[in-house]
Amino acid sequence: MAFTLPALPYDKNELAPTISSETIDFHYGKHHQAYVTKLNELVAGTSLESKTLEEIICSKDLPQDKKIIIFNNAAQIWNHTFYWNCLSPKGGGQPKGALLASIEKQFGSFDTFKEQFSAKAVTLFGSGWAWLIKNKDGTLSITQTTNANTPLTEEGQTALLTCDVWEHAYYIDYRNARPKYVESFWKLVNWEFVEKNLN
Ligand code: MN3
Repeated sequence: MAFTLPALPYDKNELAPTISSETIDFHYGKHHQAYVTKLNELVAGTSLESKTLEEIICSKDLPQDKKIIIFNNAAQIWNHTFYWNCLSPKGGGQPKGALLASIEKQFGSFDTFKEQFSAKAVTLFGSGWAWLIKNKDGTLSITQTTNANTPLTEEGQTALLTCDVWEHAYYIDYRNARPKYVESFWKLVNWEFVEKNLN
C-alpha cells in the first residue's frame, strides 16, 4: 500500500460532545479512509506510487484521464489529516504569543478574526473548507476552497488552520445546522498546531 490513513492524534471519544465518536467513525473511519483506499487503487502500478502526497497534489502532469479523481482523493487525504491536527481535546481558548500578535495585527482583534473566519465557514456554498493562511509576505488571510481544493496548490500560501464544512463533518451531531458546528469548532482548535504552522 502506497498511502495509509494517519493515526488520529487523540482517541476517537475525546472530542465529544463537540464532535462525537460516531462522527469520527464516519468522518475519519469511512470518509478519510475511503480517500486513502481510492488513491491507492488509482496509483497502483504507476510511477505515482513512489511520490509523496504533496507531490501528487501539486503535480502538473497527472495522467490526463484520471487527473481530477487522483487530485481530489490525494488532496482530501491531506486536507483531512490537516483538519484532525487542527483539533485537540485540550484545544479551544485563545492563541498566544507570536500567533496572537499576528492575528491581532491582521484582523484587529482575536474576536474579529473569529467572526470573519466563522462567516467564511458558514457562507461557503456547498462542500469545502475555510482556511487561515499565511501569505508569502507574512500577512494572514481567511480563504475558502470548494470540494477538495487546498491552499497547498496556491503559490505562496501556507495553511495555518482549517475547518471542514462538508456536511459529513457535522451532519450526525448538528444535522443541517452548520453555524452551530462552526461555533462549537472553536472549543477544539489546537492553537499550538496553528502556531507551529506559522513558524
Ligand atoms: Mn471531511
